[in-house]
Amino acid sequence: LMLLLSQSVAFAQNYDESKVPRYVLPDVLKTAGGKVIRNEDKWEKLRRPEVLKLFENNIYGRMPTDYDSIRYSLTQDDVPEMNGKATLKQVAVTVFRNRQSVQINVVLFVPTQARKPVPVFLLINNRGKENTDPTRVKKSEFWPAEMVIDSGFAIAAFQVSDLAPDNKDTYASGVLQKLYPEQLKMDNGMKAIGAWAWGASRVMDYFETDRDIDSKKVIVVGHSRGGKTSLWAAAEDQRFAACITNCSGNTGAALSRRQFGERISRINATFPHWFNNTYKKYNDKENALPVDQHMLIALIAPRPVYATNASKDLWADPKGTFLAMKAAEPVYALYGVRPELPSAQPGINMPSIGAHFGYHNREGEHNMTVYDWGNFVRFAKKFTSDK
Ligand code: GTR
Repeated sequence: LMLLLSQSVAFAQNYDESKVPRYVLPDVLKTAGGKVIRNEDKWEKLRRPEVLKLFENNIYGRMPTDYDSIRYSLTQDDVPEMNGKATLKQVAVTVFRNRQSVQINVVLFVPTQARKPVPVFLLINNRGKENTDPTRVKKSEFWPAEMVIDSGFAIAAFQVSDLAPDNKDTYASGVLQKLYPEQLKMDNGMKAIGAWAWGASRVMDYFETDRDIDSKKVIVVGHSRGGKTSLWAAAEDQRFAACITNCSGNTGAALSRRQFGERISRINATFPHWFNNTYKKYNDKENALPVDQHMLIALIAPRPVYATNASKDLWADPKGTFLAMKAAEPVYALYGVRPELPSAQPGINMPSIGAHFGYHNREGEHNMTVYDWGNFVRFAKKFTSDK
């Protein structure tokens, strides 16, 4: 019976475009008080803070920024790797608050030849250490360090498990219980995804001290649950120069109101430890949300965002992801950014890469591959190279 029940839940997900309900997206350019935003100044002073708060309170939780101190210790420094093409650093970032601490372990490869400081891709790694092997004995398409180094960029990663285990029973055992236990008592307190994004900002703190790294050109990258996190990290922390959100789907870059593939009720049931308590109110009530995910992308404006999908990953709603990117354009327009994406979703394996918006739908499964990374590099070259 349990099996039947869980199957019927799975089959209840809609994959039929003709069954997408009619919906109206919340107007990203209208304040709660009904004011229409017409320029970047009003966006930044009035509407942006309001939208950020709506995401904090209803979805991802508050993002604490206070801590007592932070320490960086290089357990490995300037170790030649990749036949001399790169040097390896391993950094332990330790953050202290109320005499408790949390340690984030960062792996960082810096291209030897490139002019310093260099731009860096920072992966929020939700797929285990073997994908980011500092010894390079194990290589993975998920974090193709050699290819990125050959392209002249630095590449870094940290493990989400250093911040919060990805588990509904133990997620609180990291940052939450140790540094910010008060968050656990709040309905708008952060949970695992908030904690992972918080960790990305602490790695950013480190980058600001590393002279090899151009901290004004840090591109935060995540896949799937990590891609939900990279969006939230870039929305909360404007020091990130750009965001890559790979197959991030529901509560990532896809519009919730389309109710296509994974839905809020489903994500909250399977992963109750990702989003705040308040978000559970919106199970099967997408239209009651004061935001939709185009507004999360808009929070990153005018910084570049690249979203991807995979053709067989309907669960993550490729079309809804493209539409969310398009619906964020009006906020970029306030900064004088013209639409760069075509009006209709590009075909499979037809990347559309501008200086602010990148999108592609790769043929294949839910994953992050060297095809995806190759396009991220092409995208990053558009806004990191000095003209
Ligand atoms: C799925 C989840 C998605 C996505 C994915 C992943 O089970 O439903 O929202 O996060 O996991 O992280 O690979």
